[in-house]
Amino acid sequence: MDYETILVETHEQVGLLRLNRPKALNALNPQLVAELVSALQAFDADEAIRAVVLTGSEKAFAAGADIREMADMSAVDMLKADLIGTWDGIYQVKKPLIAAVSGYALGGGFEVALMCDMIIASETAVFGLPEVSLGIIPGAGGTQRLVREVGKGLAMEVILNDRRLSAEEALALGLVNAVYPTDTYLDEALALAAQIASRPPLAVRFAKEAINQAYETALTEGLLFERRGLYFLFSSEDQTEGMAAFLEKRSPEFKGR
Ligand code: DAK
Repeated sequence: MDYETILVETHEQVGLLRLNRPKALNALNPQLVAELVSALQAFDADEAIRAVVLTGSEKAFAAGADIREMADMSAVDMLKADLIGTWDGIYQVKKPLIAAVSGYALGGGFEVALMCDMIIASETAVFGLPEVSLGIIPGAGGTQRLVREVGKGLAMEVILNDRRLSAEEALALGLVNAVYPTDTYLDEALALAAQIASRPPLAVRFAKEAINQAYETALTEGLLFERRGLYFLFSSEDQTEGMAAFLEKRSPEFKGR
């Protein structure tokens, strides 16, 4: 498929998507979000791909939703466009999704990073939710996901008072997994994705789903979900292979079955 606002690459078993509207600091217009979701769904459906990295440019992961395209919209326009339905497609990806963030991750850009499973940052990464300064509030999960990540007080400051978080602060908060120099952060994200891609895909998929359940359900339901996933995996060839390989002191060969 030909896209105008993103670039698609594959690196062996890892899919790489680059947001590519450099003149607008990768501002997320409806076309970009639709193309991003379409490319993510294509990777999800491709058996050869086992993990995905999403990145922007060195200067900007994404500077938010496109203010120019939103400025004249009415409430009814927003409702009819039902854009949140499209944005949700990012969170619905089943394969591990790593955000590699350098420079600005603001507004919708930060929200997209928060929808990913892990964030690898460059030293220049800046995270913020400046929507209130524009007279609106975050619209793609910022108020809900950030409070779960960093707690209520700091989330209030970030959202109500446009407090920006540096890469180092984000690391200390556990919001990002690691921080690397600008020259290497993308390679490090790809290396992490490649490691995860070498693991049994069904177990990885169930583990991701179970971790995400922790956000969405009460503990008892989450524990039940986890246990059912575990039992189910005993019907997979990869479980047989993984345990046999351990006992036979050899490397496993996982097939995703
Ligand atoms: N939208 C449109 N264009 C943008 C943009 C944005 N968010 N951010 C930057 N640009 C454009 C600038 O207009 C400029 O274009 P030209 O003037 O050259 O044509 C170009 O990118 C370069 O930007 P600057 O000249 O401003 O570059 P600087 O280095 O001086 O500053 C900056 C970089 C990131 C600090 C600054 O550009 C900035 O403050 N940008 C806006 C940040 C922001 O407020 N972002 C939040 C947007 S609100 C929804 C879901 C989500 C959302 C809404 C709805 N639904 C599901 C319905 C989310 C809303 C938001 O994200």
